Formats: sequence, structure tokens, C-alpha cells
Amino acid sequence: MSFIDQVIVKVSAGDGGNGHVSFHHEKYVDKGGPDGGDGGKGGDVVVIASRNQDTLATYRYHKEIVAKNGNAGEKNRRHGKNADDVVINVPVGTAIYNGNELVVDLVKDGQKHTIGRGGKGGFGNAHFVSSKRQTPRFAEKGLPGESFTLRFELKMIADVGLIGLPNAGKSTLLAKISNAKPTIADYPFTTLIPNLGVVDFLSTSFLVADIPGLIEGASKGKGLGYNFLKHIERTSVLLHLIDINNPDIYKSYQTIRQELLNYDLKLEKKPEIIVLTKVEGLDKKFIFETIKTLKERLLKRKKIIAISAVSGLGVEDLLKKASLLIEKQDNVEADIISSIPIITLAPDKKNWSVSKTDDGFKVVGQEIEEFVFKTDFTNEESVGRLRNIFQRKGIFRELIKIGLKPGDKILINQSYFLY
Ligand SMILES: Nc1nc2c(ncn2[C@@H]2O[C@H](COP(=O)(O)OP(=O)(O)O)[C@@H](O)[C@H]2O)c(=O)[nH]1
Ligand SMILES: [Mg+2]
Repeated sequence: MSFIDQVIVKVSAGDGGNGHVSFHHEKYVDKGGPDGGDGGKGGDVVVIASRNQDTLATYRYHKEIVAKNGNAGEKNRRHGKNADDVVINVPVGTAIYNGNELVVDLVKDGQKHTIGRGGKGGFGNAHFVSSKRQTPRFAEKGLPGESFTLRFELKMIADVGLIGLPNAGKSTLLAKISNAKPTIADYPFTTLIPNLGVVDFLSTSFLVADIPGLIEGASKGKGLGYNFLKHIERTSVLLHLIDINNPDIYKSYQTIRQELLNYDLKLEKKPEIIVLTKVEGLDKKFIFETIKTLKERLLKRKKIIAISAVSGLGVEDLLKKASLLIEKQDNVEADIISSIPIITLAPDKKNWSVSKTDDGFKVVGQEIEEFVFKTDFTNEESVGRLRNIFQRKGIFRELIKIGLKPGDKILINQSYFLY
């Protein structure tokens, strides 16, 4: 199972449907009241974190997620249909970014977040009847849906990370213990993307990630390892593989440890089992002596296990020890994850401000800009309503304070009208 950890996705929520302009007609009734219905809401784009999803691979080929537009209002005050939301599943552990801003970090199964909000439908003309205005001949346009280009990033929440120099036997072990089918070859850097595999062991199952490309200098960008170092952050347990035939086992161990610490000092504390690989056919005494020598050189006590992925020797013992360590770590992880802040896209709605520019008087503010968007500038009445809103909100008053005179241009977004 190859594993994609970053995709760029364009998200387009649906536009709101336009409000409708119509007047009630009945036989023998000359002129009925306005009866144009409101437009329906555009669909939202919603993400849900799901345990059943392992990768972001789906989004590699479906880079655009589009929700439908709301329907326009109709006569007889019929409300346009609201569009359905588009709900997509992503793996638990997916973080979504808009540029450098974190939109949401999906850390729990079932966690939901709206990443694109559908536009509101516009009011139909039936909405605008008042004592002063009995036959409104205008309606609002629907608001556009939000549209973003977002980056989905999956930091693998693998329970186990397989680390070690190239050729240590990581991919072979992963293939042996899990459902993954990684590329195995006799030369370094076979694995260009991390491989994930699910290991079923006794009554539990856990995720194992093959972290390829770690070499001396990886933490400074040498080779390909740097891209994968970040995946190690969230694993609970490290299995550090070393080829037992390596002439300097301690040195190769230290090389990898140094890269981990250069990348992030916190990795020092991550539980680690040292795994000497490719031991099939070797003399038991030799294996025992090798382990003993390594233990003596290590500053800290570490578990050391000898295995052969080829013959299966020691593999079950390794899985047992790994699963016990994972169990211990689970609670710790949960604490860290729940403390990650969640930032939402909610914009500041109420505020507006005015300024004088060379082109005219400028008004900015989300809510008022929405009203302007909904206005049909070819329709006198529609513009009239906008003027009323400016009046009510005290925007004209503020504009007059900074010098607005009759006939001056008032600019909002791409639109303008004259005072
Ligand atoms: N004899 C023997 N060879 C192994 C064993 N595990 C891996 N190898 C070989 O070691 C080489 C590198 O293995 P690989 O899994 O690609 O290492 P990685 O770079 O750490 O992923 C390959 O030729 C494997 O066939 C083992 O248990 N015994
Ligand atoms: Mg490999």
C-alpha cells in the first residue's frame, strides 16, 4: 500500500440560488402581490476524519471537490431547493492548510469540519414587501460559495516507525508482517514514499510505517530522508533496524540516532527497540555476543532483538514486544493530540470601515460586501434597497464625516454607485 502524504485540493462550495421576482396571478384577479421565492443555499464541503481511510490517495486524482449550487426561488413563494453538502472522508491525522494557515487538524475518528461554506440564497421579491413598498420589482442574488485551494497533509499516525540505514531490511520486514507490498531491492533509496502496513497480531492490530532514506546528513536535507523525518514525530514506538553483518553496528546505530536528534530533540524520548536483522543461518553464540557487545556500548538500556524477516526467526517476539510498548504509549499520545488547537475559517462578520481614496470613497467589510454582491445594479429598486441598508447602518453618516458629497462615487469591491 503506497502512501501519499500530501495533496492539493481545490474546494468549491455551492453558490446560493437567486431570489425570484414574480407577482401573483389568478384568473379574474388583475394584479396580485409579489410572490417571488427565496433562493436555496449552496452546498457546503465538509470533511470527516475516518478510521477506515488509510491514505489521501483518492484525492490525488480527484483534486477538485465541488458542491452544487442552490436552486433559484420560484413563483408562489416557492423556496429554491438547498443543495446537498458534499461530505468527504479523510484519514484520522489529516491536517488541512490554507497557505500557511492551519484550517483544521483532524485528530479524532468522526471529527467533522466544514472547509467550504455554501453561499446563502437571495431573498425573492415577496420578502421586500413593506407599507412603503408594495410592489418590489427586485430580488437578491445568491451569495457565491467559498472557494479555496487547500493542502491536505497526512502526518501518519503510525504506531510503529521502522528506521535504519538503507538496506537494513525495513521494507522486507514490513512486507513480512503486514499487508503492505513495498518495493524491495538491493540498492539504497528503493522506497521513495513511505509505506504503511497494517499488522494484525493476536487480538490487536497496529499501523507500521517504513521510514526510508535515513542517512548521515538527512536532518540537514541530504538524500531523501528529510521528507520522511516528520512522519516519525507521531509514531509511538521506533524499531531501529541494523544489519547484523554491518562491520560497525554501534556506529550505524549512532548515525541514525544523531539524525533523529538533529531533527527534533523530542525524538530522544520515543521508545525504541533495536532490531538486528538478517540473522538466519548465523551461529547463536555469534548473535548473543553481538548483542552483548552492543549493550555494553550503549549509554542507555535498550531492548535488543535479533530477527530474520526471511526465515521468520524472532519476528513474533518482536511484534509482541512492540505491541506491549504501543499499549503503554497510547494514553500519552491521546493527551498530546487533544491539546492541538483547532483554528476555524470563521471571518469577522460585523465590521465595516470607510476611507477616502483617489478613486472615490471606499467601504470594506464582509457583511456589507455581501449585500453589495446581492445587489442587481441594473435594477433601480435593488440599488434603492442597498442605499437603505447604508443608511440604516450609519455608513453614509461616516462617509459624510470624511467628506462625501452628493454625486460622489462609493466603491465596494468591484462595484460602485453614486451618492
Ligand atoms: N538474508 C536476508 N536478507 C534480507 C533480510 N531482510 C532483508 N534482506 C535483504 O536486504 C536487502 C535490503 O532489504 P530492504 O528491505 O530493501 O532494506 P531497506 O532499505 O531497509 O528497506 C534486500 O536485498 C533484502 O532481500 C533477511 O532477513 N535475511
Ligand atoms: Mg526500503
